[in-house]
Amino acid sequence: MATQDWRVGNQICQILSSSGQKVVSLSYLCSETRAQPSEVRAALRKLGELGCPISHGREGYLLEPDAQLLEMDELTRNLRPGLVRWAITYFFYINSTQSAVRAMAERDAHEGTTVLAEMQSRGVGRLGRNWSSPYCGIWLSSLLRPRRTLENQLLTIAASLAITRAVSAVCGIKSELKWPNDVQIGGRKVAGVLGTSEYRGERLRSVAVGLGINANIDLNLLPGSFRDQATSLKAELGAKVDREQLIASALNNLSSLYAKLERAEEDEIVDEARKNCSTLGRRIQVRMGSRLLKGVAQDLDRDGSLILEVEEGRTVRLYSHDVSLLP
Ligand code: BT5
Repeated sequence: MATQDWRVGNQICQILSSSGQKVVSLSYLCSETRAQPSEVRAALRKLGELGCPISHGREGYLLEPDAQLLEMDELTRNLRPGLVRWAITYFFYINSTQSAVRAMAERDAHEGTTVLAEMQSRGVGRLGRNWSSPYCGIWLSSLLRPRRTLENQLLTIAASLAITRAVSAVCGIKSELKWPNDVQIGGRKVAGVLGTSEYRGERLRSVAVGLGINANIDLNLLPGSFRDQATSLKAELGAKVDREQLIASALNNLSSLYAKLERAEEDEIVDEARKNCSTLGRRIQVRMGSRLLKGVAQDLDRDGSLILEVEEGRTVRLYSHDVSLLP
């Protein structure tokens, strides 16, 4: 799909969701979206591939009644006042919430600006990797404007902890951090965090914090290449999770963990991360340029970096590298 084509898909979802139980014809969708029938069909096909429950009959298209879209009123009711004042913009479908928030940051959007979507066409991970974002997950990015220069990995750890706390509070499930940015259950990835910092000169101007949580997604919609290493909260619980409560809990926790960072209380955050970090004490390997280092993950430092013991008495500090656990 071309970069802007998510707009047609987003409009289609808007039209179908506001039409209640009325079937909507292809020609109506074309006239409202000002798109060609082929573009509308392509967008509908893509939405279908992402698991969006749109049914199709001779008369036209219908969003199925049990579609269970996010209820923004319920979500905002569950947000607590805190350091960050969240202002959430909701999309059915977008290319990436992360690029949307970064564009808003450039236009001087205030701290707490958040973009939330039901589906993403081009979700991004670290190092240019893709993030699969089918229907019924939680895909959101929030803008923070730290008053002090915070290390990216520290904010990433704080955001990962916000997710583990929310998963425990709302689902009653224990999840763990895999340094630096994964949240796992039983060794499978259930969520990922992406922190994108923007500097002006030496000064940190903003950080877009992206949270991707496989809440109620259908795992079969993930590519086979990593499906076995992934899980969803629905699969772990055997029932759907309340996404509004989970998002509100993650944002409430993110606000209070961020407030700690702003008060220079990172020791508390690193302590909590240590207790929840499955990487510590494990043999790991990490690629550094052309070198492959192996060693034992010894500890987290107060800036969120990982201390790797490569041989007795010799340690290397890792900041945002990709580590794999060795058996
Ligand atoms: C991450 O990257 O884990 C950060 C993911 C951040 C996604 C959020 S969603 C909201 C916001 N908007 C965006 O566009 N992005 C952020 P990384 O550590 O690079 O992991 C990426 C790798 O995880 C991929 O190469 C796959 O192997 C795997 N992966 C991709 N999608 C996944 C999914 N839904 N569940 C589990 N694993 C996945």
